[in-house]
Amino acid sequence: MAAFAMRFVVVLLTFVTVGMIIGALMQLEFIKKLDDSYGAKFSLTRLRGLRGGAYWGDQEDVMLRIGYVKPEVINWSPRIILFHNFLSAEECDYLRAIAKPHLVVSTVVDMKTGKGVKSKVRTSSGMFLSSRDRKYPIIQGIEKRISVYSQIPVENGERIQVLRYEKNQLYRPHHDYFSDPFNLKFGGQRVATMLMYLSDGVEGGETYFPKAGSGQCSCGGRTVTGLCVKPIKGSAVLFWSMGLDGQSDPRSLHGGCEVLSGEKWSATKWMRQNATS
Ligand code: PD2
Ligand code: ZN
Repeated sequence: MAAFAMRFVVVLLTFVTVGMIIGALMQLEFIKKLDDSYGAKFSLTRLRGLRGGAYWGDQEDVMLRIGYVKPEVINWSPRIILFHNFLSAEECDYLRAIAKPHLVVSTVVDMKTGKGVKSKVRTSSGMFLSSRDRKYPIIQGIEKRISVYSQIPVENGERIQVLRYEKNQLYRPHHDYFSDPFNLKFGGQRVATMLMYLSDGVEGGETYFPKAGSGQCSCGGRTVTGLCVKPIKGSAVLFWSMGLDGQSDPRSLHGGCEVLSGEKWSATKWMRQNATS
């Protein structure tokens, strides 16, 4: 009996050890892929051990994806800029992977209490990156890139929110600025939003600006007046909720059109007037 128990423990330990080795190898392979996506000049593996990964040195051009990111002004008033190739494919996959286990039904702000409540206005699932996630070099790189391209300090950024929209899910037109007094306490009003697309192969799911331009475009399969941005993996759209006069701009109205097929993943970074912490 004792021999049987002993053999059982040995088999179990072997299983656990082999499992851990396979897991570690898979993680190494993932890190190597990330290294490759940043190019030969910059190595995440080299940065491991530098706590917080805040050191970029003369690798800043790699972190900023200079030569890959292409800005295109798609509307002047309100200002909307589309950044092609803003994120690498691996950064998109990374954001989706860390978000997936933590997704919960999305909420909107209740104007009376300032708290998040479930609503038909927004039917996606989402999660906010934790302060621990924000210490990963890859996340710090993305946050720094957003700050540089938007010219708003990193400290003014809220935590990134990752969203998933399945078939028929949407986010009806809304403003990102607050209309309640509660949310203004930490960091003041929202000034701008960087909306990053993390997946391909979506039908519908455009980001729609009804008050930008007078052209026609397709929003979730319907023809509408305004400007529609198609979700393309790696691209990002930057728009301002506040005009140059420091007032909230009602023309920043925007929504996420209905997803007709596939899954749309996006990540939102809202930026405030002042530091958020
Ligand atoms: O995910 C979107 O497409 C979307 C559209 C409009 C997200 C937001 N707004 C947002 O997070 O504010
Ligand atoms: Zn929004």
